[in-house]
Amino acid sequence: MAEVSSMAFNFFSRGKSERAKALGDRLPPGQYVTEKWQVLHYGSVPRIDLATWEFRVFGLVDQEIRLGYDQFVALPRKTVTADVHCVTRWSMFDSEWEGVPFLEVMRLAMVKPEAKFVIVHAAQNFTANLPLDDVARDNVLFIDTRNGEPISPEHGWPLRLMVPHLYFWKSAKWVRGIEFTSEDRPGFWEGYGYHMRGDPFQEERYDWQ
Ligand SMILES: Nc1nc2c(c(=O)[nH]1)N[C@H]1C(S)=C(S)[C@@H](COP(=O)(O)O)O[C@H]1N2
Ligand SMILES: [Mo]
Repeated sequence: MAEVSSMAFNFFSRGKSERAKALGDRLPPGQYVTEKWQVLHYGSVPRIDLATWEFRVFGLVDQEIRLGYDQFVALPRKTVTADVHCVTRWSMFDSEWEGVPFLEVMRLAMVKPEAKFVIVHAAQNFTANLPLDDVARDNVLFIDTRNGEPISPEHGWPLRLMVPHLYFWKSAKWVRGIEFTSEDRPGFWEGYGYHMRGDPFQEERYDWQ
């Protein structure tokens, strides 16, 4: 009803304690809310040529896949409304993410039952590891659009992963491929001690904590 939507709309104009109450269980421990989408990554923004861009699916699959850009964007698409939680403690609520479901890619590749983990491969050798259970979900997407606008190169254009329920470092920008494995293997940030899973509600930030 009108009451409910105006409550959401006035979120940022209200006092701190009221805001905390309204957030209820949605804000993970140790996080604060921001409206601005910040840019964070290691290294420089890669220059990407769509003519040579390729998306690869390999590892424990029955069907290895290589798709050009036009082929990838022709796959079925979906929109998901979800929050972002960055391990540097900012959270951003209610973005509308649009792209190709992870499950759609899994279906095309015919993933073998032995597969238990995923390594996401991105430009400049960036990688992130995820349990298969965390990505084989309806709301995990390869996105190129947020709130109806194409994402900028700084945010991962032409393609990034979006895993809403884990810390945002798992959502690799400039994705080039997906590898299915039976064993877990640390990705880029995980190699520096970031958590192998990264659940913000459990505060799985760094393994040395
Ligand atoms: N390819 C790539 N993806 C990456 C990273 C990176 O260094 N390289 N950093 C991760 C981290 S640590 C964060 S917090 C988010 C930030 O995404 P944003 O800049 O769109 O907010 O991207 C993640 N994806
Ligand atoms: Mo991060």
